[in-house]
Amino acid sequence: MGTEFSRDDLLPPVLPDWRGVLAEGVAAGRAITRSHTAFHRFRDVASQHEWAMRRRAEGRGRTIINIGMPDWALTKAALAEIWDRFEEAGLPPPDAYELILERRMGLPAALREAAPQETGPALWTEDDWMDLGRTVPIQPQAPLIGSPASFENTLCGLAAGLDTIGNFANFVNRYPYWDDEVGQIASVLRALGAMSAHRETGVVADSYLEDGHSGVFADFRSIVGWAMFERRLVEGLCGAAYAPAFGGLTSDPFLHAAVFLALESTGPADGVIDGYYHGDTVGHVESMDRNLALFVNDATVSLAADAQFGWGAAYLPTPLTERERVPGTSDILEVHRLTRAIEPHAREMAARIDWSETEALGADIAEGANTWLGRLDDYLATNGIDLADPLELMLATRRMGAVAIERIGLGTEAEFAHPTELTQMSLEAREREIARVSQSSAARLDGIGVAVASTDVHHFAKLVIEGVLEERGARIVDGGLAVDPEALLDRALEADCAAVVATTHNGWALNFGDRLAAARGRRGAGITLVMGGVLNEDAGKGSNAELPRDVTPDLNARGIVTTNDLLELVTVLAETAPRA
Ligand code: B12
Repeated sequence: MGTEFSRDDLLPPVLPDWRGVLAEGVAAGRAITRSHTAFHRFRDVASQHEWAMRRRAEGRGRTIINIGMPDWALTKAALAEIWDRFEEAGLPPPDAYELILERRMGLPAALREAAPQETGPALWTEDDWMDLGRTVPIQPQAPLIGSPASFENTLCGLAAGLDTIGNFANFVNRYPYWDDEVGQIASVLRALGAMSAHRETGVVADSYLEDGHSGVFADFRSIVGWAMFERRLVEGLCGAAYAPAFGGLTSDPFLHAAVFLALESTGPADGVIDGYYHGDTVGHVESMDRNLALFVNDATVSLAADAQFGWGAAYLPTPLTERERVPGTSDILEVHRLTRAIEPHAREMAARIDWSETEALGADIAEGANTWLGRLDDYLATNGIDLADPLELMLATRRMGAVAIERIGLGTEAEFAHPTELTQMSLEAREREIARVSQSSAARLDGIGVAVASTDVHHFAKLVIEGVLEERGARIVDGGLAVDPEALLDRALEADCAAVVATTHNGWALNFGDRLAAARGRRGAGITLVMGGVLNEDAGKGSNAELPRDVTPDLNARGIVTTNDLLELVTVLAETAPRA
């Protein structure tokens, strides 16, 4: 991928005036009266920000739940159960919950019903929205910004009393069947305007720095540099408060802490980190004993770091079942109760840990991030992008893509001095799989065209698959990320491919497969379809089942080959007739 872009490559000839767009958002925000939620009343605060400041002054931490059952009724019941179990046990309840909404909530409300379903709840009525803050005294927060529906969702969220609204990092992500990039970015800008109108009462825009571009970067300097870029855009240009969140894709809790130190030192002096401190989501293996040990290690060091450095970030414990599927109520309860049990030990341990190595690493990453941002700014300015125009900045960086941005930011130091863990793990997996396949008696795939795609934002498995197929001599066609099934099939047929290989994770495997197979049927094409990854889907909205179901047999019934084994994939592809 090149790093040579002109203004014309990145921006349309005419763009709306960003000041007018932002002002529309500010006016709409001012017209909203924010509800006082059950949490606000319970804690006697106006916002989580105020609560975080108070907890920090008391030397105490905060915790947050990630939750998203198949629909809002089930999610509500799960929240009530969590609240009751904590009360029964006499334990302090979690402070907040992040509602992991279905991705179609990112589309304008009028398009949602016909859009593909994934795991997680959607909010359909005003009552659903208002329920968010009155169900239990645990403060709701949700990923409402970044998507094409940022503005309308943010207005609903503000009215419901939400005070922490994310996920800004998502502004670079594509949503199903939505190609109006300018419309999406303008909606984000209006949403930031609406939030800025409530900044004084503690409303913040959070950004999960392992999503969007920052979820693809291979070096921690890029992640922290990107956070600085986002902060300047959100706070400096749009007037809303910025709250970075980080941690899920990093298993080493000390590395985790070093990145938080870098985020703190590159942010405003004495700022509380309103975002969350995500527990490890990538170290999990099949053994639950091992996952429990990983969790205890992660929670102890993370809580100790927050106690030591007083960031005020909310710790988000990761359920032990993370690798398999979205969690149910008991999975969530288990790790939150364990967190409460670990807290006193972590606080006690904080001062006894020698943090000097972590502090030095944090300082090094922060210094690298400063240089990184300087290079990105120079590049953008030299290529005619206005550094004072948030609309131009968001559109241009979205179109440049993460890989090119990282190359620009790291400059000649592009050797990844502070490599991110999931990137490393995925590169190692790729090497391992290449070695396994090449040492086997697997057939060569020379000349066989294969379109490889991800059905959603998860891109690491795609890299592993492409590496193995390339080594076997296949002609790889980039099927894209977050691609629509019909577009993927068209792309594959245009490029004369013998097969489509799709990796999927979001819990819409059957929905995607169904549409892909139907498109093949309509085109009368004999192309082979293969899917792998997390092959599940909600058991049916309203079925009252919390956990998703495996849809492998349904995919097979539609003539789609399913496998998670790279060697088996090679065998399947070798049996397809080369088309070119
Ligand atoms: C990293 C990650 C993310 C990152 C992705 C960053 C990026 N740029 O890729 C971020 C934080 C952005 C993310 C977001 C989301 N995520 Co996520 N994510 C993960 C995580 C932690 C790791 C996945 C990964 O990349 N692993 C590394 C790769 C190399 O391994 P792999 O994917 O397992 O693939 C291997 C094999 O399975 C195989 N394979 C995979 N596909 C295929 C296909 C074929 C044909 C073959 C042969 C082999 C094969 O090849 C690889 C070999 O090493 C998993 C949990 C986990 N620990 O697995 C959750 C997980 C996949 N995510 C999940 C969800 C729900 C989401 C969201 C939809 C949540 C939400 N509603 O906001 C969003 C996506 C929103 C969107 N815009 O699309 C769920 C899926 C749940 C389910 N279906 O039951 C999981 C399981 C977490 C959970 N327990 O809830 N996520």
